[in-house]
Amino acid sequence: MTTITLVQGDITRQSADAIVNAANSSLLGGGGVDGAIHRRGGPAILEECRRLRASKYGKGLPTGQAVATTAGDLDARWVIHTVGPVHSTTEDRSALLASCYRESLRVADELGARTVAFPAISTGVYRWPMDDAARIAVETVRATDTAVEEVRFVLFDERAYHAFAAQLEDGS
Ligand code: AR6
Repeated sequence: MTTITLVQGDITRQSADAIVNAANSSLLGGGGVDGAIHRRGGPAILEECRRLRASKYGKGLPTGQAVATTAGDLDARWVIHTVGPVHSTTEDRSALLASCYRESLRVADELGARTVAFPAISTGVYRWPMDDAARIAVETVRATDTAVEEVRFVLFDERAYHAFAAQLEDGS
């Protein structure tokens, strides 16, 4: 049974077995939560990302997939990098966003992680509307069969926190 919890704050300050990064397919860092994770986690994360690119993801990590590295100096054992879809008004990409949560949990299971912290994937630079992103995130975690005991959504601001809280109240 997986418990879903909500926290408002900075995901790089969380303590968890695994912290999920809303990365881009280059795996070489960026802004938003990706930038924050690399800044606070230190160079070991980027080093491992570069190795993964050289060995396995020369064309980049595809959207909707996930891969783990060390968590460097973060208070976690692993960072799980996943690539969210850019929101589109002409194409329904919600299956790809759901895949980010499902694949991250699959990788967490492979690692044996029991607590996993997620940001609101795709809701920043990739412009996914917060309410819809929260619905997809919560529905997908609820529908995923995983040994992860706690999925913690770490929401940066009050608006995001309330969007996720509304989804949890719905059908919990
Ligand atoms: N802790 C928790 N949430 C955060 C933090 C933080 N420290 N910082 C930002 N957020 P974004 P995306 C929230 O843009 O939309 C990067 O450049 C933020 O408020 O980080 O998936 C990557 O390299 C928002 O709600 O990720 C990619 O190129 C959410 O995290 C691209 O952005 C996601 O915003 C990915 O875009």
